[in-house]
Amino acid sequence: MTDVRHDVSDGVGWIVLDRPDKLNALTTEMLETLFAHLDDAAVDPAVRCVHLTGSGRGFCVGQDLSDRTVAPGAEAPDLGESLERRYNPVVRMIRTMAKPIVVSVNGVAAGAGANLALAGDIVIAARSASFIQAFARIGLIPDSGGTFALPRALGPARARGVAMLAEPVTAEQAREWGLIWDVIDDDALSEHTAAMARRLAAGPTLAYAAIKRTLAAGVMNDLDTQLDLERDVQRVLGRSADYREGVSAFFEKRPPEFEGR
Ligand code: T3D
Repeated sequence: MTDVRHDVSDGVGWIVLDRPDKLNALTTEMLETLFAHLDDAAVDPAVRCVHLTGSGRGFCVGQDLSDRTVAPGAEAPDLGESLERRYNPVVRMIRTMAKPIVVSVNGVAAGAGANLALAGDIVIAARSASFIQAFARIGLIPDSGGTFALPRALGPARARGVAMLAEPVTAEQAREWGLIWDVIDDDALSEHTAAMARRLAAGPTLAYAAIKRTLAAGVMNDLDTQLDLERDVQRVLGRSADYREGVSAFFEKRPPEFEGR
């Protein structure tokens, strides 16, 4: 049995962190399995959108700290190696996969679990969920892209506050602060995010991939570079079957049937 499940249906890769008794704390095996499932989803033509959630009352509480206790005099674990080999590939995969990723934050998201959630494209949280940059509580910095995403989403003052104080950010606060897309009542969350994933899977997935890539570039680029990029990307999309279908459907007053090509 693995603690990360992956099924494909309705054009969606459904990935579930499934270690509820430990709030889906991540073991080495789970991180490797999560990466493998994301990798499969990235190349599987039957997957046009990924939906990521956790089972039980938590989304994910980051690294399993039971792997990190150090006896006096024993050598400390190499956290840099852990990030390089396991966390960073997962974060890169989520942020660069050419498919939309819906993250359904069903409960507390702490440490690397918070930043894996925030790396998704459409992040929707249960009203009772919270995000905790728990790292400073144990003497670490926000990793898994936290120091990249937090100042960009929150500005430097709030980024310092959430990172240094390591207090829970409620789902409502996260939405108000622009960290996540939406908040949904707990009992409606899974149905809502599943419908969102199916909707995106039926959408113009070539354009979604390009939106993801160009918006990410837009945070870094100057105006001229970004205008050039938009020109080049739009040129390619303008030759796609999806664009042709979108325009035809508009004039025929019917819903478009996108194929992602
Ligand atoms: O490779 C590397 O090490 C580098 C990468 C680091 C990235 C990181 O993610 S470091 C940060 C790790 N995460 C945390 O520091 C969060 C630790 N957890 C908590 O602070 C609390 O659990 C929460 C505030 C998130 C939730 O509190 P609560 O009261 O709702 O639940 P709980 O009772 O604390 O947890 C329930 C169970 O899950 C409990 O197990 P038990 O006693 O019932 O057998 C608890 O020990 C376990 N659990 C929660 N978090 C972790 C964990 N077990 C292992 N590792 C955890 N991170």
